[in-house]
Amino acid sequence: APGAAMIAVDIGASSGRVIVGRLGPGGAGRPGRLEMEIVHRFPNGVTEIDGTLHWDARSLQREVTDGLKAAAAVVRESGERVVSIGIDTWAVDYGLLDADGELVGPPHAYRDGRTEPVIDRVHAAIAPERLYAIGGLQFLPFNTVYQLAAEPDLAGLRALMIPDLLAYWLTGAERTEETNASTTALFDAREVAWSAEVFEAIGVPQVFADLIAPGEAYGTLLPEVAAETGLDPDVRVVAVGSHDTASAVAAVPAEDREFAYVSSGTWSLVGLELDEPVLTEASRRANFTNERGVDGTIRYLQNVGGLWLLQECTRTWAEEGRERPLADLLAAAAALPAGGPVVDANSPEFIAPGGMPARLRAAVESDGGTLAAAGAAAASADAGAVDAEQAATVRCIMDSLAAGYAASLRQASELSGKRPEVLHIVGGGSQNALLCQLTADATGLPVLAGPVEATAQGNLLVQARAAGLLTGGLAELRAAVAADPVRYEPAGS
Ligand code: ADP
Ligand code: LRH
Repeated sequence: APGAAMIAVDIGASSGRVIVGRLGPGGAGRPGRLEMEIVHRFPNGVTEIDGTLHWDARSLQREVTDGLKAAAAVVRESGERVVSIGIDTWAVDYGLLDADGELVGPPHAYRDGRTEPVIDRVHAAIAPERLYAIGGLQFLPFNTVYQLAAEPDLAGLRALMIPDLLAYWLTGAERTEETNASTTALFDAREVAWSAEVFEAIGVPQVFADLIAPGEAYGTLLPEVAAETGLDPDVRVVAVGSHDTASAVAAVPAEDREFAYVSSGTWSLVGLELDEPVLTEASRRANFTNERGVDGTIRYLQNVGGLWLLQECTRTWAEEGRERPLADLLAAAAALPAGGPVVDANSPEFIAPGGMPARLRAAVESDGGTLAAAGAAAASADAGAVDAEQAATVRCIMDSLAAGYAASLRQASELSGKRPEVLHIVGGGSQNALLCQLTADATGLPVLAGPVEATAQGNLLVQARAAGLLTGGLAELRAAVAADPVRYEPAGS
């Protein structure tokens, strides 16, 4: 029989990729490991339309189609057969469909400030304590519950989370994948069902589709999608941990359960994997989330500001004609001494885009600290070199993230009673050696960095199990992760 290939579509807030995955040969009674081939990459980001932040969902749909075409060609060439497609993206956002199933405008992006005026109204209708008891989510101003409450009129409309929207365009099926539903605050974490109580309290119709669990199929490809991409119409679109963080943590290459993780991309998702949610008042006050993972696990974590802070600084510097390679910025930051200023990377003041270097400076100065001034003497005579302000700003971001991770992990451990012995960093940020070392130093834990594409791997692992290529629970899936982690020891250990 021809070899089985799977296709992962993984779209983060800053970039997307389409990957062909297969299981390599196993040896000595061991199952094989994933092998991956990136066949398409594309940038992603928010776009401003009339002062409001959106995602260009139609362009994402085109990128997915292009990626599937490229995947179909690769698989045809190798004589394999595509068994399934899985899709994951960032959480909390959704597209609205009208009665004809057409998308009503581009989806709002979670960094938009439109929820600000409705948060108090939602909390008056249902107390934060009650919301936490039902959904177990940390308060974030962009949780879906606030976004839906900010919609002017939902009459006659249906909503699909972003990965489900992309799956709908491939299959015609309308479903909501469970791990992502758990990020809406409209979901009952214990019942694993939509919460009628929350919808009723906020006076919003139940606009979301029925739930689907990772491993179940949305359906097969629409004939026109098969024709356009060159894939067989019987290829199944399988639900995976469609929340990217669920997929990323499913592919942490951990050997046992005593680990902490940072899923490091645009956001840093920092926490522990638990069997049961922690829904105590202390946990709510500390603003820890209980997100649903693959196989019903709980991701007990906090969103720490993440590499968004760096992405936004580099974007501003590029606009100012001061673009510098990431490697140079990080090397200049690494050359600075420890003990510089830190900001609270969790602070909501950093959520919106724009003017990030100035906002970081203001935050440092409001704490009585200083950052090297803009236009300060360049570290080198080379006009193309990283200047003193850039070096200090990047160092401040890295120190702040490392401090934020350490604080979040300390609290997660206190609140859950779990004591991690190792910290896995996965995602694009696992390539940042400065951040990995600072994190080891700040947490006192050995850091194991990689894989970079953990999210796509988690996506593929769930597909592989659905296709019968892998069996067992998360431990067995994790044993098939392709990883060669880089180890960082904490200073002084
Ligand atoms: P998302 O899924 O949120 O779009 P990724 O997991 O793709 O994010 O991670 C993107 C981040 O990874 C970038 O913002 C960048 O800071 C970091 N990154 C990517 N490549 C490198 C590299 N070669 N060295 C250090 N950091 C990197
Ligand atoms: C990371 C992520 C995170 C959510 C945020 C909206 O990409 O999915 O888990 O909190 O985006």
